[in-house]
Amino acid sequence: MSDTQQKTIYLKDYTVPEFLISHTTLHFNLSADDTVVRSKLSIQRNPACKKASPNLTLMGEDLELISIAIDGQELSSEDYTLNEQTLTITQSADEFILEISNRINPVSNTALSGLYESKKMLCTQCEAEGFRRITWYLDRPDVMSVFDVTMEADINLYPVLLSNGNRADSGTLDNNKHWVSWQDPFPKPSYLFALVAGDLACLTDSFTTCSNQHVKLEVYVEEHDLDKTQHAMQSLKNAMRWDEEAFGREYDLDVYMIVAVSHFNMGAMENKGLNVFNTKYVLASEKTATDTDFENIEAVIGHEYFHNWSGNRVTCRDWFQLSLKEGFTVFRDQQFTAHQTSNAVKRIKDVNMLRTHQFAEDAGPLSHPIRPDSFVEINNFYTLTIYEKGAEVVRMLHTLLGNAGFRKGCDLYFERHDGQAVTTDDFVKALEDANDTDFTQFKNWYKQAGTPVVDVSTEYNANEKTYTLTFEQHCPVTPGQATKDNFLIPISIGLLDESGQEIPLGDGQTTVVLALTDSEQRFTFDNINAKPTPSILRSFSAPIQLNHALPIAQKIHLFQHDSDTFNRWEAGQNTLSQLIFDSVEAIQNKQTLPSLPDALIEAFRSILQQPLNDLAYQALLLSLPSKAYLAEQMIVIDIDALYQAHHAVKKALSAALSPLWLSNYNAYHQVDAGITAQDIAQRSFKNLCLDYLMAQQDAATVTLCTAQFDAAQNMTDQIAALSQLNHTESPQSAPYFDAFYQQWQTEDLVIDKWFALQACSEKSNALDDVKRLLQHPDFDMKTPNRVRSVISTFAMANPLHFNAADGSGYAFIADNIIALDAINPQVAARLANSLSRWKKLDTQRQQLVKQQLSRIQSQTPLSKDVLEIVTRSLAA
Ligand code: B3K
Ligand code: ZN
Repeated sequence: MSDTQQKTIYLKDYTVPEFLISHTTLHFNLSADDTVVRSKLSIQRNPACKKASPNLTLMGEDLELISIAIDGQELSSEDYTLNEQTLTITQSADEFILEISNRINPVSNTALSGLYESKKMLCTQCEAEGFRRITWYLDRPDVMSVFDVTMEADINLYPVLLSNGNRADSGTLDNNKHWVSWQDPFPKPSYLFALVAGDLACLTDSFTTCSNQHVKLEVYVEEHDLDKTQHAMQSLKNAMRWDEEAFGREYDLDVYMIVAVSHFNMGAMENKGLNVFNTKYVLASEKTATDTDFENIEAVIGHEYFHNWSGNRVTCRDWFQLSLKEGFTVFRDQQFTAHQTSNAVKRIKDVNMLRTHQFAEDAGPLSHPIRPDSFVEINNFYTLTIYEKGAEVVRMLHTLLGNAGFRKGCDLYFERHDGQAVTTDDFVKALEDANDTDFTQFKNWYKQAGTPVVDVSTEYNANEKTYTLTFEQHCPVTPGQATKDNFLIPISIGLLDESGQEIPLGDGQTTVVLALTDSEQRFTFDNINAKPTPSILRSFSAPIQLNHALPIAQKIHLFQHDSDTFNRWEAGQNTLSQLIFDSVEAIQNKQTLPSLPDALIEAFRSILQQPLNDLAYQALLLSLPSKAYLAEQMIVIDIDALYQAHHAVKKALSAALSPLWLSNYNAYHQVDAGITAQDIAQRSFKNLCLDYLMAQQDAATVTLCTAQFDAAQNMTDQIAALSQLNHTESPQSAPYFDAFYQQWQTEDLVIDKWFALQACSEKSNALDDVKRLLQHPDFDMKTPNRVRSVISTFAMANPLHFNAADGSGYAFIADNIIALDAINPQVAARLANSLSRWKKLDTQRQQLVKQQLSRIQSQTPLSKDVLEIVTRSLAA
């Protein structure tokens, strides 16, 4: 491990670049195991930089140098210094042309960063620091250059040659070769560079922008996947229209291309004009993709498209500003999905995810602010905090300014900073300036990590007819931040009367937003005629932990009547959580389990007897809180008791309402339903009914599952039935898994589901099964989707067996982190996150996890990616 590999980079050390690159010309002579790159860079000293250093230092990794020339003069080895990660050229003039020629080997690039091979195609991934694995460069986001790219390759192996921008020219060469050139007129940082070469089929379409510009749309996939591209194309068109309507943002090139690749470290990448996507977020047919897959595809296509403005036209000054583009773009894609589907459902899903996973991250050793102060490996900071909490912070700004004020601020931001690399402060400043407001205190959300805790108490004064809420805020200690300043927390609130009606709160409004700024603060409402039921933190208006002890009767009152769809759901979840935790306590104390409150059964019954209009929302309303979410609420996770309690409550609800679950299942089970919003909503509710019925594990319900599996005409129903059979110990389930494999063995994305289901099975021998799956001919450690479907699913979605008391789950994951690190450090580091939350476990398990973390830490060689995660995890 060399020093450079462990170096911590600090935000406070940021300095402007000494040199800029106005123009970048690249020539690629492509071949899978020997690609030659020639670059020609127009370099100038940066007038904004005070230093006048005689050295130009470029970044480069795993490159073989062929030649360097300045202004046409070839350099000799005395004129430059070559290190593992840098190339330093001395005696540089103020302005010059630098030409470099180097060689790379895409096939050996299993890290999937830079230029690599996926199946038989060549593609790139440059964010964050992959461009330096293609050629030496000023590989930092504040160096923005215009790019001209020419690719030369075998015409049979690589008939399609793509790069950023607009197609410029093409031609044929001797020896079966051809070439294509591309020009991107928009200056961009190197992380947005992309190239694709392959034998690809293409779905084409077009889009006319709001100012009547004609844009070609192209989705590239392997030939056999062409029939699964319609939904991606439609999603793209929906996103383009929505961004014009909601944010006034128009597309700016002649063509927008999406390429689906099988080997990809994450979901997708927003390269200018040429998005590269994981196949998982492009390919969909009803037969092979679930309703959730369809929704995710539209969201990710939207997300990458929205980056064209929030990320590409206006980019980040440095990687500490990552949430500038990611938090904002997630906020934009969330608004888009809410608009396309259901506001209520989208908000609940987002908050569920945030509270289950981001809150956990923020409460553990890897906690960091949405604008971090330091990092070792930037790829470790593409986190739920940067993305999801970052989006919540933007959402609070939206709440505080209102939709029109927020839009005015965004317009100013885009206009002011178009073509620039900027900071989160610049973003907030634009919102402040456009609205003549001051967000100084609000900016603590960018600097301080941790989930703020807000305690609420209430008091009704019958004589004065006033209702007073007292809020107290504090934020737990996080690594490197012992004390915190108060946050500005927008708290949206409403009050319900006894009949469940909203009480007007001045100005005739029934929902008001209170701004909590102090550590303790009171708010009083006048003219309240009787003691109300408060609905606090409507729409989850801030990413906080709200503590408010409400009697169960009042919770159920909210569950029945709250007009805020989020808080209505929340009230039900609170009731159910309390019931499950009471059951956990009873199990731990070997007492009889508490029975279900009648009021809860009646509330469920009335919904089941008279279904709501939005069945997708209804499905969420009647779902139990997930075990993962509940585990996070426990001070010390008792996983076995939690599983038992969760199952017991589900079984009791199942038994209490069993005829209604069955009649609703039958009413909404429609084998040949399509994929309209109504069909999707019915399916989610119907499959929830099946889930409750299956809690009895009776023969009749098993028959329902197998019948649903056999008759299924879409993946949602097929996988829902199979996942019900997944946990049963009886040998009955095996033939269904075999049949599923036989049916889908040529569809990689479906086989990923097959692997993932088995990896999260609750069956007693699940770990042995998972180990066997690693020997399956379809398992491949070099394919991130496969690794995630088996190993990551076991680590993240099978808490029962991952946390086995003998430590076998932890040891298995550690073995695989070590094996994977040699192949793909980014994916290995992601997996290592699963070992970071040991503080939540009992002391025996804590020791077992720490042993594994130390074992990983002592490996040599070890990537800085994994080393950073295990070191921070152990430092807690
Ligand atoms: N910007 C990319 C993520 C790149 C991750 C690099 N390790 C995708 C996205 O957020 O849109
Ligand atoms: Zn993004």
